[in-house]
Amino acid sequence: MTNGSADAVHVDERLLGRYIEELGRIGESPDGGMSRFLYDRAWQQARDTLVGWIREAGLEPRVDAVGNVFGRLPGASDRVVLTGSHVDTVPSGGKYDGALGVVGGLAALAALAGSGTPARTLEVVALCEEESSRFPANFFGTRAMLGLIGPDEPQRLRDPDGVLLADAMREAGLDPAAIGTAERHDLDAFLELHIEQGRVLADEGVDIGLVEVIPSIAWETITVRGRQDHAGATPMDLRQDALQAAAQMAREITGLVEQEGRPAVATTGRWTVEPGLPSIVPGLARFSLDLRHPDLAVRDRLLAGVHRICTDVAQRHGVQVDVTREKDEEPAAMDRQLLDVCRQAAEACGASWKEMPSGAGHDSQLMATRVPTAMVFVPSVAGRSHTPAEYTELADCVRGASVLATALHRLAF
Ligand code: HGY
Ligand code: MN
Ligand code: MN
Repeated sequence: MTNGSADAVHVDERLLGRYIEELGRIGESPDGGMSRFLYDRAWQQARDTLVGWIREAGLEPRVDAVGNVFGRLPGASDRVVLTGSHVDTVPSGGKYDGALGVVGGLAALAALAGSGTPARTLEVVALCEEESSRFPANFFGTRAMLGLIGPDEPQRLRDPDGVLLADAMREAGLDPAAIGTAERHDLDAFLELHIEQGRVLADEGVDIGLVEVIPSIAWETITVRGRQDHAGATPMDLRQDALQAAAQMAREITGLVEQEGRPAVATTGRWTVEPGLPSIVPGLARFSLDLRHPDLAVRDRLLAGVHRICTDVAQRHGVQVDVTREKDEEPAAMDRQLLDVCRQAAEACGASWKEMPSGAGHDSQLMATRVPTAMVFVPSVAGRSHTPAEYTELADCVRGASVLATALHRLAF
């Protein structure tokens, strides 16, 4: 079904609106945010709902060994042009991050299903995990498709309640021993539709972002051990207060990255303080560091500065500090030829566009290491994301999904 200028393919607005609203209720937390984590009840309900929608759209549903959900539109060739994004969320997240790429891709394939048999097979995927919200599984769905799951992960990774990944898989009806069957070697291209999660498109009034590069991401855990003491009987000058030392580290790390300037960003978003009673000087403080930059060398130079700060502050405060690396994602340049196809698709849809870097990390940065990959952004109102306030206008969702459908049509038909 093509209409409008040139070969623009327009998705069904009502269908996409229904998908967004109904998926946006699965895992809704009391604060109105989304909490849908790998293999939990809400994740299982989303998986089953998507299988139903895929079937309704006339596509072939398939769930792989790690719970990636696929909808397939068979083509003359078995080579696959894949679109999609992640179905899991951050705690108290929004209903567009990841989800829009899943249901926008589904609406795009539903619109293309009526255009005859494509030359290449088209698939949409709901990737099982991207956010590391429950398990430190880090792009688990994409890593399964690329054969990058470590053999020990199902028996090693645990969620905050101590549940093993392998047990959570079995609970969701999946067999950890079958993970190897999820590996794919038939992918020719991957296109991911996603909300920008920043405010560039909204501030500039541009419809579509064509992502040039996704930044490198490093996650580190910084653990500070001081001396646990009585809050009343221990003079200030005799303390080895773990929290005060950790707070000083965080403040100096933030200052280092602020001095570097945009696009460098650092966030210390998760803290643990023990024992955590008002009448006790903390003996232990642990905090997370999320450090990003599109240039790996700059990111690593900043990390070296971070480690110097931790050592210096620990000496000044008479405490021990230990730094462990939890995540290390390389930056990824998007495929220029695919970006040109997406630009032509945006123009065919009458959408304004700009090339831009991504601030957020995405499955695309890992997929791009094996498969030509590109991302299409739509505006986030006020640049808000990873919050219940995350919002994108339906018209922008429809425009982004139609640009995606038009690009997929050019690639696969
Ligand atoms: O952290 C990120 O950028 C992504 O939302 N996981
Ligand atoms: Mn996210
Ligand atoms: Mn995302």
